[in-house]
Amino acid sequence: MSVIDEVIEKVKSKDKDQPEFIQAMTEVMGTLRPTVDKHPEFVKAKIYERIVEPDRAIIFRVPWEDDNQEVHVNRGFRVQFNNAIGPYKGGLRLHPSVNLGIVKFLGFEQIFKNALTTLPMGGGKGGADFDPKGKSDAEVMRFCYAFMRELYRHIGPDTDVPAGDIGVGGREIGYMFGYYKKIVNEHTGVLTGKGLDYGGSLIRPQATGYGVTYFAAEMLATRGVDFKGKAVAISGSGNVAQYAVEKVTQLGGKAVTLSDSSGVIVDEEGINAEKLAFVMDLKGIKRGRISEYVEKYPRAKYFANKSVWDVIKEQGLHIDIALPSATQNEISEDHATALVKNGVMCVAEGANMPSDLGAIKIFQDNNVLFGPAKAANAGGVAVSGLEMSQNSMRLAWTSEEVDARLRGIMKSIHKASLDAAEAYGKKGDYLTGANIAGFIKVARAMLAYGIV
Ligand code: NDP
Ligand code: 2IT
Repeated sequence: MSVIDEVIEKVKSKDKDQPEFIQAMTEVMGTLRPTVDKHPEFVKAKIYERIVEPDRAIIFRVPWEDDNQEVHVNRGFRVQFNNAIGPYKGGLRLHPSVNLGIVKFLGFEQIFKNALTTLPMGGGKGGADFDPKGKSDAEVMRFCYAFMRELYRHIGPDTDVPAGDIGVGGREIGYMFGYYKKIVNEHTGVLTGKGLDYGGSLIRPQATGYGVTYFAAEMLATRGVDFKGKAVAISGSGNVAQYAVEKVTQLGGKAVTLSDSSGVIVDEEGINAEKLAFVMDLKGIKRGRISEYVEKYPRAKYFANKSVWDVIKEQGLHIDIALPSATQNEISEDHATALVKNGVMCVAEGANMPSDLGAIKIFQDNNVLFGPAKAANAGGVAVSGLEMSQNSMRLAWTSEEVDARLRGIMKSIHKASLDAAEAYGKKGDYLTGANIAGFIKVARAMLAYGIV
């Protein structure tokens, strides 16, 4: 039995209540097989065994009062997975589904993603099983303060730098940063995704959506094609999805879908800049539902209680490019089979782990360009890294400068993934390439430290 199989089996038996972590770990470990023969030093130092065990997982009580003075208790998490190459870095997710297994899967992915960005950031993730839907601003503020009342002691600009993820955007970062600043009495870059007025970076809101589109463009270029005239399916309608629509449209593509947890809109005429502005307002300050899109644009169609991938399958919608940008495991093997049948040539993951293991296999077996999350959506954390740089230097770059750096980083991740895939005998396999390229950097650093 190889060390890889041993690690997979051990995690499966120890963490059996953490299916998402097991899935992410199995995907990464499975692709690291070619590194085992080439790096006996990693095997000897038990790097494979060590990298699946977080440095620490912090779980804490978050009590807060709603507007009627009723007390609620949520569970908060921060998993500090690996800081071999830099301070822990990764988002905070506020969603009722959040549990230890989900935070561990996200933190584990973040180790390799952050290594790929070329910037010095370790991997971490956090969040709480709090549901921001239907809560007033004051309730969200009190929750964020209560969350930070415990988290503050575990983070710091050189220790661990959280950011946004599902349910955490500018509003939540503002409340959390404001409370941290108040109790620690320091104005430092302890969170990223901050507002421009208090240390945020230009292009951070756009970074993940732009980055996934840049990454897809790089993949398409290897086949001599671009976005012009292509039908693009995008899921979600939050931060990542919105800016993916914007960049796809700027590059000449036609975004034809968006979704939220209640349903899907299909607009075969394309979600142009004016329609996107409506969506940004709807899903931003109004915190509305995507179903309202068809009231405003009645030629579009709404499908309740379905995912984008269900609708593509059931309606036989032709799609050239897919940018899943909602959540994990939204694309099953069945969905992937339907996408292939309906013409998809490129899938770049805006969300974390949106394709399950069966779906990935279908894409790869059918020669679909498949850009895995940790490469394709790394633009968000990359610009977070640039926000940290600007905070440390106490200056702010222009949007042109940050966008140029983002484009450069996405290009370099694309190249590093292809180069590693080829070097380890899996030419053209972005999944293997991204995992190996990220892993090697972290493994070398771990080796340098001895047994810690
Ligand atoms: P947002 O909270 O801004 O938006 C999330 C969107 O996805 C919403 O439209 C939401 O619908 C939908 N969604 C979330 N969970 C589910 C679910 N269980 N079922 C159906 N729909 C769901 O989050 P982001 O756009 O920031 O994040 C989207 C994905 O991108 C996540 O996987 C995240 O981890 C990943 N990501 C985010 C980065 C960032 O910088 N923000 C960076 C890299 C990856 P509803 O409005 O109904 O809740
Ligand atoms: O999944 C991710 O990479 C993020 N949610 C962004 C993390 C960050 O620190 O910007």
